[in-house]
Parts: sequence; structure tokens; C-alpha cells
Amino acid sequence: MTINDIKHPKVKAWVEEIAKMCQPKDVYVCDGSQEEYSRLMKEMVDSGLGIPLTKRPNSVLFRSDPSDVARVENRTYIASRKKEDAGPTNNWIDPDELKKTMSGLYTGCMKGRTMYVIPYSMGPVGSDIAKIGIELTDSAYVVCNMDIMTRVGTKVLEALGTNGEFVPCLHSVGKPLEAGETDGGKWPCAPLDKKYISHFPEERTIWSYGSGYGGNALLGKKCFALRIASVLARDEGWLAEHMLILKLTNPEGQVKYVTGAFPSACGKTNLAMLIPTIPGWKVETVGDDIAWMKFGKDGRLYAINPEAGFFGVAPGTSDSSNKNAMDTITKNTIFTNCALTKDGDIWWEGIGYDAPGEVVDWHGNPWTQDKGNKEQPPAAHPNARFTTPAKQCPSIASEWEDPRGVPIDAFLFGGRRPSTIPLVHQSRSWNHGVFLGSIVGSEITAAALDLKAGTIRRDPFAMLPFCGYNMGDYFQHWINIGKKTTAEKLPKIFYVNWFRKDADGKFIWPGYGENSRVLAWIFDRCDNRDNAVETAIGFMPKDGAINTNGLNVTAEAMKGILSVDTEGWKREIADIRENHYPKFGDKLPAELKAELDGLEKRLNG
Ligand code: O2Y
Ligand code: MN
Repeated sequence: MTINDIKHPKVKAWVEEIAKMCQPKDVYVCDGSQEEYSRLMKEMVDSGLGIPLTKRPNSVLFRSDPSDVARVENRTYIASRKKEDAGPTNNWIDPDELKKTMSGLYTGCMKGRTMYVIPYSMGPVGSDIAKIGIELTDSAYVVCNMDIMTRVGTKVLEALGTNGEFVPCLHSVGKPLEAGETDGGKWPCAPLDKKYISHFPEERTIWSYGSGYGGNALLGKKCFALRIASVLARDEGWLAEHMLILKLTNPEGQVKYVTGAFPSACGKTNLAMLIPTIPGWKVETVGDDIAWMKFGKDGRLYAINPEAGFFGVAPGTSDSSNKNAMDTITKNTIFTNCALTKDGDIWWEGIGYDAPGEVVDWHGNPWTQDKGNKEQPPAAHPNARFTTPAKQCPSIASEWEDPRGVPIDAFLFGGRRPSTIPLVHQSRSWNHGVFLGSIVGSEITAAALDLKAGTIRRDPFAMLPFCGYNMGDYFQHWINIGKKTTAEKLPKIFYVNWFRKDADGKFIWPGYGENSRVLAWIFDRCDNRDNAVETAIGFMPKDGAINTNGLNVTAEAMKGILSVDTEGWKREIADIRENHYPKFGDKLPAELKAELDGLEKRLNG
């Protein structure tokens, strides 16, 4: 399709304006068809950028530039008119200044390349909760990834009509081509100091320059579905959250829907695709990363997964950590920065078997596993990824694309906490639950950046890099959501911690499929079953309320991870008071301060 096929005058004018600035050799409007995907993939394979995988039908491996391997938080900006509206946890630049700098970079940046117009829907097309974006990009890799991660093409343009709302998303890899020049199979991108991942919340616009990788370039994901959507959600009274969504069915066939927010490296995708170890229980996947939730007419919160695919971390994914993910990626998958085997398959550290002889590492160099060498650089980049269609996941729930969303019964928060935080506890109230979300964090194990080992890296609601406005106002938004309906209709809030360690530094709780035992307790709590005791920190499982049949954890160890560590919590309170809450200044809601004081009082007895 061409520009003339766009029937929405505002979209057409914007595409023309950007084409004038970026000066691509041509403009192509994506229809989202299989034929289009295959053609673009073939072009990338023919140019040497993609490597087809003989072992996985319709799957291709890409290797990015070593400078372009992850989201770049220090180059990510919230350019609100007022700095205070971006808040203490975001990078801020004045929007006029940022636009001036970026317009300079964008001028002529697509020379020698095609500018693709990607009309996409976050959420099932036509759902009341879904929203439309249009991404302009000069990367065919981005088009193919967006095809998997979102709903793309003609059907979206039709839903947009002639005056529908859309979020304009501009992306360039920032590597114009001279006449006759090609990429020569190399991943195009700009140097780090020229990368900008910019959000203009008042205009609901995204400008991204210089990176072709993941969250920097697939603008529907973190940029739209979290940073811009969190602003829309604040203004319109809903929630755009960094949460998985799962469906839990008990042996009697009753169903609950649960969402969960966890900082990175806590096994969020594994939890979304968990295979329960307790008989009769079933877990199905609705989403693994993002949840958009709106109140239904019945006063309950309904969630959709705005995405259509999974952009999962490859290293560590195996049949034992996540069989459902492994079964999802057998075909129609894009792999980025994984190692390549001689027989045309991918390999990564933690895949569950040794590298089959010499492989090609993510730099494109020969690599042979040396298990005796602890210093050996990995064959796959630690942030290597698979982009794979959600519909291929064996555990996908039948209602994952229901335009009405699914009614949420429980929110989970969690982090990696080797001490203090019990295996599970339930908040006393909505505001207490918001307090728990606000203190989410993981303990850092090795000294990193400016933090000492043992410090808690707080990541409130796992939204620290993703909240498009002042996080103090975001806390207030959560408090306000609790006033919109009755307590019984609000989801119940739980804090889980799979990562408690014993005196020898070994994990006490086995995790993975065994987490279903905790989910079962949570399920029953949602029905107000008499399976809990009230403690100073909230509701905790009664003795024996968590099914431990067949579990290799002693009764004493269970007691340890299911009791209140009063001294540990007092240290936690001191850390929140001294290091965490002061960051939000007078934006910290009084309700959260009151929750902290109340907790301290209860612990003191
Ligand atoms: O490194 C990237 O660009 C991707 S980050 C990511 C990808 C999928 C799901 N979550 C995340 C994240 O950082 O939370
Ligand atoms: Mn994420």
C-alpha cells in the first residue's frame, strides 16, 4: 500500500511531514499480511542481516550491533512541559529543546531506506480497551517484530476510520545510506550518545532515534503500552501496568484471573506460563508482560493483554524452567543475539543441554563451550531474545483475545528478597496493597553501579523505567482507583517472594511449578476462605494452609518463610523512610505515609 491508501487525513499529513524531514527513498504502508512478512524477511536474509534456521520452520536469527543490545534507560526521556511532571525517577529534557535536537538528527536520516508505515493495535482490534498507534520506521526488522508483537495492518486502518485517535510513533535506526551504499549485512544503528528514546506525554507522541533493538524500537511495547498509556490511564481512570495476566483454575473447575508485577529477573514469563505441580490445578496464560485494566459496568476491573506476542529473554529458558515457552518458539520466531549451531538451530546458556560442538556466538565468531572456564564469555548475549506469537503458546488461555478483557481477582507483587519478606502475605486493605506495590524491589547481590551488595533496589510496581509521569502522582492514582468501586469488587493484593535463602545462601523455596501451591492459597483467599491469620504485616497462611504434599521443604523451613521477621521489617521500614519515600517529596500520598506508620506501630506491638 502507498500513502494514497491512507484515508485518515491527519495520519496522511503526518506521514507526509515525517517523510519530508527524514527523506526516505520510498514510503510503504504495511498491510500486515503473511506475504508481506515473508517478503521483508527474505529481503533481510538476502542482504545478510538474517540467518534462516533450518531446525525451526519460518524462523530467523539476527545479530545486533554490540552497542545495541538492550533498552537504554539513560537515553530514555519523558519530555513533559514541566520537569516536575516527569518526576524524580525519569530523565527529563524540555520538549522544545529535545524536538530541536532530534529534528536535527532526523533530517535526512532515512536516506537510501524505505520508510515503513505500521498501523497497529494494542489489544484486540475493536476492543473498548484497545488503542491504536502508527509507527513510522526505517527498519524491516522492526516491522517483522511488530507483526508478531501487535496486530498490524489494513484491519487497523479500517478501525481507525477517517478521524480515529492514534499515537504517532516515529522511529529511525539513525544510519542514513549514501548513494549506492548498503548495510552489507551489518545491524544499522547510531552511537549511544546519539540514541534518544523520547516521550512527549502531553502530545501523546513517541520519537525514537538510533537504536533498532527491542523496547527502544518496537514502540508499541514499553513506549506506548506503558509510558504513554500510563499517562492516558491516569487521565482516564484506568490502569496501564507492567503485569503478567494468568488464568487459574482449581480442581472444581472454578476460575480466577491474576495479574502480577515483578522487577526484571524474577521469572515473570515463567510464572505466566507455569505448569502446576499440584494435582487438578491449571494455569493458563493471558499475557506475560503488560496489562491494561478498565472498570466494567459491574464495577470490577477487566484486563486485556495489549500485546500479541512474547519478547522473552532467551538465556535461562529451558524445558525445566519454562516448557511452554520452549514449545512456543519451535516455529515462526525471530531470535536475536542467540548462538547458532552447525545444524541451523539456536543455543543459549541455560537452555538445558550443552552446546553441540562448535557454535557461532552472538558476535558471529566460532565458540566452543569450555565448562572449566568460568570466565568464558557467553555464546548468547545475556539479553538475547525470542519474538514469538502468543497464539502458539500451549498454555494460552482461550479468552486471551476477548475484547472485554478478563475480570481480575488478585494482584501479585514480588521481588528477589533473600530475607525478611515471607513467601506470601496479603494486604490488609487496598491502601495497604498500594503500599506493598510502592516498596517492590530486589536485593542486589554483587556491588553494581553505585549500590552496595545487600541494598534493596526499589522498583515500585515494577514500573520505575516505565511510568510516563511523576511516580508520586502514580501512587496517588493507585490510591484513587481504590475509591472507584467497592472493596469486594477490587482485586485482592498479595506480595510473594520465591527467593528466600537459608544460612548457606541456598534458595529455600523450589519455585517454578511449585509456585502453584502459593497460587492455590491465593485463589482460596479470593473466596475469603478461612485459611489465613492476621499478623502485623497482613494476612498470612494458617499452619498447613499451603499444600506441601510431596514437597522437599522441611516443616521448619516452611515455618521460617511463613513467619513475620519483626527485626527485618523494622530495618525495611527504616530503609523506606530514609532512602525510598523521601525521593517523592510532597508528591508522596499521605495514605502511604500513614500505611508506613501503621505498619511500624503494629510491629512495635
Ligand atoms: O531489552 C529490551 O529491549 C527489552 S526489555 C523487556 C522485554 C520484554 C519484556 N520486558 C522487558 C523489560 O525490560 O521489562
Ligand atoms: Mn517487561
